[in-house]
Amino acid sequence: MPVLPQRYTVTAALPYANGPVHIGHLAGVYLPADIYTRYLRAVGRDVKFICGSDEHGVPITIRAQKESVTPQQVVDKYHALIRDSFRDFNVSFDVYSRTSSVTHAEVSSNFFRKLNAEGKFIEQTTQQYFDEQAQQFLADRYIVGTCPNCGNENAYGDQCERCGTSLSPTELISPRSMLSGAHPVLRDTKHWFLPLDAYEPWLREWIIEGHKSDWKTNVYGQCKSWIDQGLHPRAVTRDLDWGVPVPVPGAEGKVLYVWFDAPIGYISATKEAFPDEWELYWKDAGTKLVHFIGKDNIVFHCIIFPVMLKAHGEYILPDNVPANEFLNLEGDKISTSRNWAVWLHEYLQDFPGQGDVLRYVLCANAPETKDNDFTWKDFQARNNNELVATLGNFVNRAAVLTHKFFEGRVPERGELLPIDADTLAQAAEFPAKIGELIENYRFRDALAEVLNLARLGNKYLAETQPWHLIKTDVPRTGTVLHVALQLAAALAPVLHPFLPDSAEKLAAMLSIPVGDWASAAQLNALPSGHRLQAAELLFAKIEDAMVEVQVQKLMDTKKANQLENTPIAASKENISFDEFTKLDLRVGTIVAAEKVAKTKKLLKLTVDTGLDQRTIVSGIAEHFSPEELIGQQVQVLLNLAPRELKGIQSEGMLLLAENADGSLALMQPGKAVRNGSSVM
Ligand code: B3M
Ligand code: ZN
Repeated sequence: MPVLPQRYTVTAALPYANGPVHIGHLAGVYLPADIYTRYLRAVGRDVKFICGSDEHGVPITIRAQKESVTPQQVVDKYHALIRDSFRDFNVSFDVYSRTSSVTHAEVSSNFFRKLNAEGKFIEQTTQQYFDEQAQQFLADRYIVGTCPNCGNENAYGDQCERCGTSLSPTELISPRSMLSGAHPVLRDTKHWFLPLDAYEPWLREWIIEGHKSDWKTNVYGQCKSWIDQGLHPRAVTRDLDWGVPVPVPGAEGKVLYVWFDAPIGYISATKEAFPDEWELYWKDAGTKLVHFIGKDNIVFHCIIFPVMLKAHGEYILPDNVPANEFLNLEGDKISTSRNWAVWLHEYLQDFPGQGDVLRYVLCANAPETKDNDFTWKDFQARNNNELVATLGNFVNRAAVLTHKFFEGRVPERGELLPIDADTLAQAAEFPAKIGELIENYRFRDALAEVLNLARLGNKYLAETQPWHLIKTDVPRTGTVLHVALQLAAALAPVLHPFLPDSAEKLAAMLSIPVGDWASAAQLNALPSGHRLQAAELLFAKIEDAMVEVQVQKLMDTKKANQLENTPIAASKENISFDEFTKLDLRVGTIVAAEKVAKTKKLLKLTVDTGLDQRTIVSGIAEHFSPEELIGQQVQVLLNLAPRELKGIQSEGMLLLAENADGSLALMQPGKAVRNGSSVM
């Protein structure tokens, strides 16, 4: 193993406190960061794991507007929800803070002031859209208009979500303000810009030369293409009333751009939690800084924040930024606004005590090098085949047989046969192998090796067959179980970063502490005679019905989204009043209904129209049963020319409303009226 620096600062992207967190967050950022940190602790490194809620910026104010509450209410609600979700999934932050904290306002203001005082910014006046009714400058996301590219009338000032083009507000055709609907006007406004272009030579040297081989190719590639396209000064202030006020005179009504203050949030959270030692973690060259993020945050963490840190001068730079790709859900992009997600807090309601199962599946299928898909089928299969049948099964057999044959005490280890020595030697190699993979941010492969260690155990039991052996050779059976139990014990520390609850349960069952990384390779955690606790199942089978409920939930969401997104048909050409009065619309009561033989869709209805009882054939058999229709008052078009359907004369038409999902509703009077009453 290479010699590693002793001290680490590990950060995980600060989630916007504008919604709950879902499996995409966990798989992309928080789980790998947690595994990495837990591993570092287990190998005796000094590490601080830093996170908190990102509570500023337009995502928050937009959410507040949507929910008709204040931005403060939004961040209070979601900060608590997100914090609890992370806690419940055992994400082991050393601090989970929030960017609305007093310390953060102080640290970020001082940061800005220092850069400003040292002339590191340029000030520029530009024109920006202003809403005269709301008396407010409009952030890009607050302006909608027609996309110049595809004609979508609801494109945002920064992007058209229909065609994907990124836009600037002035490119929109007939822009309107989301606040008031008014047509915004352009006004002068002054802002502070960070001249990224001035740092280009340094960025080339630091990233393009310096991190070619150690940064992930997706990360390195994005950085290189950004730099190659040419860097420009970037505004670090905004005209907004939610955020850290720009701390210099003449900046009334302006706040720090959220992407300026948020990454400083890592520093302020550290300072807040560790007021005496925080500088060691941010200013000491011996500290290795690692940012875990999703791929949409790469430029902010690899270019903009490092330029800020460099400009400031006192801070260390990230050593690595292991960004992940995205996780999809059942073939579709995860989306908060479309409710297409598995929310962490909801998962735990449906699968109580099974946080580890989700941690397992998300890591085993992590989007490390490409986008990946989460499906409930795969979730179930991985649980049943890998956790239950491989990992749980090995541990359980070793423990149960020890209870059965040796009264729950670790048997004596007799002379080792080649198969024992060989198995132990192979097992001893796993911790180093797993550790190296983790250090290289290859968490899926690392977890696969943990499973391979359990497979080695299963293979050993299958070959030695202690359940048969006991009939002929008790001491030899003891040796076999002794070896198997040492393997089970070695699983605890290497499993712990991935599935902390299960590793602790395993250790408790063996009546030992989880143990550090080095202990795993020794394979001697259990002395002969050591008493085990009762054997427990580490994992439980997940039945079809449990995942079917989840799939159904998603189907319901899809349906609801379809309804919401189906465009409403454009209106037809006008007709004259005379033409309208030609329609004889009446209320009638369905007095009889039956299916038309040999058809799927047709019902033969008898309708009392007040004038007569007549037959109307209607194509609604797939939507209504005859029984539910009988007795209903409905609206009918009386004077539609009669026509024959399947040999039945139909005289008139039943009026129905058709929903976007194709479902039908009867048009019924709001209260009972006499049959034959006109509809007008
Ligand atoms: N809140 C964006 C996001 O949640 C942003 C990350 C900040 S990290 C300093 O994707
Ligand atoms: Zn478009």
